[in-house]
Amino acid sequence: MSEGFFSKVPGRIPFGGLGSTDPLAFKVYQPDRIVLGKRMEDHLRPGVCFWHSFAWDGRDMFGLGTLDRPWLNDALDPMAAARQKMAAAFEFFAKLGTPYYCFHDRDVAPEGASFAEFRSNLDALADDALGYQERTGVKLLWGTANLFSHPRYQAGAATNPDPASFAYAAAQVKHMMDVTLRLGGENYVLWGGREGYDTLLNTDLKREGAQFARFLHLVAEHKARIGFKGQLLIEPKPMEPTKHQYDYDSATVLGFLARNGLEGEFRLNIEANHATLAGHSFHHEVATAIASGAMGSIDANRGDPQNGWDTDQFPNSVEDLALPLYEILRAGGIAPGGFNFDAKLRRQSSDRTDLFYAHIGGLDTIAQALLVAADLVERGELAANKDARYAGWDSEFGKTILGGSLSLVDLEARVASGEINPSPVSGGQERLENLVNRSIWAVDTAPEA
Ligand code: XUL
Ligand code: CO
Repeated sequence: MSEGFFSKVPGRIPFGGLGSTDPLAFKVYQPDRIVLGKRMEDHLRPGVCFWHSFAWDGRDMFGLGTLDRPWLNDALDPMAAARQKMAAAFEFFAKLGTPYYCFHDRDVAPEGASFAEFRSNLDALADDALGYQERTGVKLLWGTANLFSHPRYQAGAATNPDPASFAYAAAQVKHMMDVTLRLGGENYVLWGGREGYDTLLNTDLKREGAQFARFLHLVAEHKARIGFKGQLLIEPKPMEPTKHQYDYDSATVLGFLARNGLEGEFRLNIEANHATLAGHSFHHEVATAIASGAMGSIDANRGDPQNGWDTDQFPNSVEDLALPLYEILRAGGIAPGGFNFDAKLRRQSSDRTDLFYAHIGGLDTIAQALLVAADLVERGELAANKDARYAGWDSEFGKTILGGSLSLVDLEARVASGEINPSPVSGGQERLENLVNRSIWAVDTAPEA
């Protein structure tokens, strides 16, 4: 197992525990550890993304690739390079020991000279992927199509002023949905890469909204046609690469779906750094999705508080993740979604082994956050507090208001009679924050099971 692209990693990453000094051992993440009656791995369903980890060489707008990625060598034949990339990726997945991966069509298949060539490249590489999946047991969490890199999508895909771009995107999505089905993918993601605008001077918002809705209807129809049983997911993001993206945040997407008769067809793939770009917390985005019954999956990463762009760093804050995980546990879990590491190394983390350190740290952080969240669930104080706060709405009076039998006239009469007079109660925010911190501190020092 030590042969291959990651020969510095001798085999499967072991669990070492907090006492371990081995940088290539997990400190907290133990797939089989039982948390609230379920294996840690089954709670988290972690996945590795293809694009940042295997299809990017570290280049940015200021400089060349820095990462040691021999399979991205431009001198290689494109299909041979694609096969090396896939071999490297599955070697990595198997050594890391995570159960899932995710990819865009273009992450694995060379573009070729035509759509037909691209499709046959993708089909051949999907055959290879199926073989690797069978041999390693690694599964596809979700597939997606890249509708943003090629210049044909410079003005968007579904929302492009040119219907030919819409059609090309539709062809790509149709084929990638078929591939996702064939690989047993559990979800299909649509991130609206360039669905938005750079300037309103050249943008017809009404038309683009109608085009976008039509596109999503086509996707839902194709799902039914091919019998894909997975979830369709939309990934909100407010900006970047366009100045304004239509799928701004969870609430915007949910409103768009409801307005266009698409409610129930799509759920949300929430990305931590996209939440912060929208001026929200990750916790807010997760809670909003859950409140609408639309929580689908997570793209795990983080931004940098000093930067206003999508730095896609690996998660490393238990505090930031504990409350989103608490919401997810209370809502019954993340399945059939998971935690996809949509995260990339810093450009100077150029050794191949850095990819392991990054994922080990990310997994340990999410695992620790899960333990904190489970502690909060078990203690039950937050939930009891919230229930008590809204208890009035479970009373006869509250139910009557929500039931719709009282008009404004009725309510005015009851208030005017002096029968109703609210008495404000403390929201107790600091007391609740202390409860969260107590769980963070308590679990921090708890020995592993
Ligand atoms: C871009 C992003 C994408 C999607 C998949 O910010 O997050 O990688 O997750 O297209
Ligand atoms: Co993402």
